[in-house]
Amino acid sequence: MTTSESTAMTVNDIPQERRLVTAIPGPKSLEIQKRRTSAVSAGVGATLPIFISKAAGGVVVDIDGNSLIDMGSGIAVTSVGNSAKQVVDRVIAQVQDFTHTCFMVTQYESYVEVCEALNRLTPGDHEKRSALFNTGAEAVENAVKIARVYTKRQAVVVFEHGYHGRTNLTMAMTAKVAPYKQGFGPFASEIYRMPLSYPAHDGLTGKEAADHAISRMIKEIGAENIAAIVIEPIQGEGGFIVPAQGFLPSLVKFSNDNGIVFVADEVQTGFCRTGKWFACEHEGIVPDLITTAKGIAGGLPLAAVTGRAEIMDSVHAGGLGGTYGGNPIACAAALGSIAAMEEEDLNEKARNIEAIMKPRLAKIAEATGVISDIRGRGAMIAIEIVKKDTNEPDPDTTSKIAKACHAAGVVVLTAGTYGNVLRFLPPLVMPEHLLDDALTIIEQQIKEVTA
Ligand code: PLZ
Repeated sequence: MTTSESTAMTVNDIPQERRLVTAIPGPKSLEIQKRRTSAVSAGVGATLPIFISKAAGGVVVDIDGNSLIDMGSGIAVTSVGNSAKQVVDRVIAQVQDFTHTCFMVTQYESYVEVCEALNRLTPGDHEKRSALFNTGAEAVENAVKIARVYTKRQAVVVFEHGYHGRTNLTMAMTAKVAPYKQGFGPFASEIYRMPLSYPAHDGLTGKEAADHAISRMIKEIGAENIAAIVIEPIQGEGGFIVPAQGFLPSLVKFSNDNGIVFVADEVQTGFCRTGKWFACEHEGIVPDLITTAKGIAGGLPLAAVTGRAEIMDSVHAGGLGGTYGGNPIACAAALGSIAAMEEEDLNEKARNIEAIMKPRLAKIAEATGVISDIRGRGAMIAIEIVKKDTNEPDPDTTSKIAKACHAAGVVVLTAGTYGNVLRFLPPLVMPEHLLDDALTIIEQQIKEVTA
């Protein structure tokens, strides 16, 4: 594709191009940033100090007219693209019909339809049920509630580098203290953290890492006391850590053998992000419960717990719910997103993104010597930035590279327990010429920052 063609391409009338007309942030963003500082709690952070007026396809456009390539999707949410037609049409129709009744008071069909879609799309052909919520953290909390009722046990196993949310229970389940937990204790009890499989760091096979974690569970908790094992099949905030092959299946087997509910937290990995509907499928595992959010509804707040009918139905009527869980507008958006994923084969698009990104990143690694690992699946790809001589994690350089990319018009995110992971989560509809341009910018900035 030539430059003129690529700049002519538009989505929702927004040119699919990287275009900087001011510094980042520009004067209009700077003005609002002042108001933000005096109006918004300092506790709410922001990766970039800019304000967005429009977004579609692979770009976000700020109020100064800068068009930035979106390699973050609002943290893995807008997989179908911002304001995707299938989502917008259904949302508009729903807003005009009714906005809210509360599914626990008077019901509507779209809630049932979303649950049917979840039961159909999630791994395993057993009978399933779903329940809808608003946020990923809420879904994880409810998965724990359900597992505890079903097993009549209390202990919950989570893993090093894990991230599950910011509510009290999910803070307890999240590994990293700063910024997520610092000063916010005391945390919920009966949460036990076990070692993960982290191939780039531990050198263990999946089976070895699982045996190690399982032997600790038996000794330190007792298998008969464990209600749930909760794990992200690929860790998100922890730095896109893909466990060694065999780790997850061993944990599933241990769960099945011991009456433990195996919960896959697919809030970040779900809905085509990794090139399959759910990341569990890469290892052929079938979780008892699966939590989803983010990519499910094209940007509207919706989350779910889906799982084995006998587990989901073990909860007494009225035990699960919430005023807004499965709000009709969010359900309409989810049905639109799922339609877009199926119609446009977004799994294939995610795999194509991986096929483009990994070799390019490998070349950058070879040329610079500061990338110790390239990992992830589909459109969930990360690199670890290290010091050249010692191979130590280098969070300062990572943050400098991210800032340099922002200044050059590419939204990238950082992650990882050691703060040294640059992660890429483009919308799955990212046009190839933009992905290519983003990679060129990333390459230039890594080279300049580490020269
Ligand atoms: N489980 C696996 O990735 C959210 C958090 C960003 P909520 N991840 C992004 C931040 O700094 O707050 C996440 C996740 C996994 C649960 C959650 C929580 O989802 O919708 O943010 O509550």
